[in-house]
Amino acid sequence: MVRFLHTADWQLGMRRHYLSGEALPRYMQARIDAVRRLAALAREEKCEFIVVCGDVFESNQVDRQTIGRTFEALAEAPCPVYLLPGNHDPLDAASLYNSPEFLRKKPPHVHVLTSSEPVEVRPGVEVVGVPWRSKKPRRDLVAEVLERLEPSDGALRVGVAHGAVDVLAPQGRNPEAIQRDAVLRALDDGRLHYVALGDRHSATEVAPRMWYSGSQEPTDFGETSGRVLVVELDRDDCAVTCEVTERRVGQWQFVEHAFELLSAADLDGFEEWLATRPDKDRTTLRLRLSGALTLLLKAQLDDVLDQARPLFAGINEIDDELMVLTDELDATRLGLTGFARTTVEKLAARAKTETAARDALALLYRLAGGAQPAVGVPVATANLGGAGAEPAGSAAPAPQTSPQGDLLQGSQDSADAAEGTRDSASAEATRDSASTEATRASA
Ligand SMILES: [Mn+2]
Repeated sequence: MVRFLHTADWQLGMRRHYLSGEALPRYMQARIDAVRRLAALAREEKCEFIVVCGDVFESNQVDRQTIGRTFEALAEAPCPVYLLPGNHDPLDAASLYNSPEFLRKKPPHVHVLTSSEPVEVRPGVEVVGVPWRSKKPRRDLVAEVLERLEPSDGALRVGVAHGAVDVLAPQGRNPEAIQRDAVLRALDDGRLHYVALGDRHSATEVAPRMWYSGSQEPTDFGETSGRVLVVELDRDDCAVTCEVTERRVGQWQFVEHAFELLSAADLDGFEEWLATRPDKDRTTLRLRLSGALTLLLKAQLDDVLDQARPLFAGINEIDDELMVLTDELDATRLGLTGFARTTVEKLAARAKTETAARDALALLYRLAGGAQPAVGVPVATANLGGAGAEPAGSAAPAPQTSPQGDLLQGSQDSADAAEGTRDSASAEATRDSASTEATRASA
């Protein structure tokens, strides 16, 4: 029996443009800290070795600090660590693995799989690596190695490879794709007993004894990452047994979420969702915002985002499907007169077609006090000053009579809010129903 740790795609030195300035160095350090945690896990789980299945580094040009700190983190590992060159860090003429900095700092228990000769970890256990030698090999490196590989002489043997498996990337012809069937034949006839893969950043079972571990911290939205695999492999006279356990080592989250915003209640739900995210400073959000908001609510949305932004590692909102309803009613509510009022009217006319005018208008609303924190404060009394004193019936055409208002149920809610008909209790009620909706949306 042998137990080992399967990990991959550390991509140390990686940058992400959507992380805020202060978050980027923390994120880069977090990828190294996760390596420290997985090394400690190897100790706790009494693993005999660790395989890192390619893309250990983001590129062959990472700085000295990244290399040095990686080795510091790996000092925690109680066992041999095998690094595989992948497509990000291939074993080419410029390889980091042959650089003086790497060779000088490399601790003795860290090994680079530079060939496909079986490497003995200890008697009865071998590792066979399939290193990348260029970024575009244009052939299935794994099949090539397997063709030449003899069945092991009694040893349990772990293949270590990197790349997309053909059955998981069927669209388009990828000459580098790993042919799953060739691997399954090798698992079947005893040339290999487990195949540890890297490249796909989500932990994935391709077939029994053929897994992607995913990356140790997320690299993008939509991944099942932040894990490593503890693999226990055994063999008796007739069968190989394998138990794979996913363990979490990552601490960051990349969360993508869609919201349809049509009303003040929707906005409350959105704000509540933001407020209840755990570990905000280690979370980056991609928010897909759709729906339609009055200019007033759009200004409040901007304020909600503005308040949340410093708390999160990054917020990236995609709002090209969010419509902003501009009408004269909105213009009068701020109580602006003279030049300012004329400007609002001009912008409102252009805002129907121009994003820049829309944003300028929303900003003007915020600056004029049109958007305030909504928590527990009735919107109308908080923001609208003199406008709130107008009799409800005398204000310009109500939104529900506008063409958009007929189509969009949200206009009535926002009109109610603006007219001051919401008290604290009803605000609570709408927030409750909004969070129910949010819960449903996230389920
Ligand atoms: Mn890769």
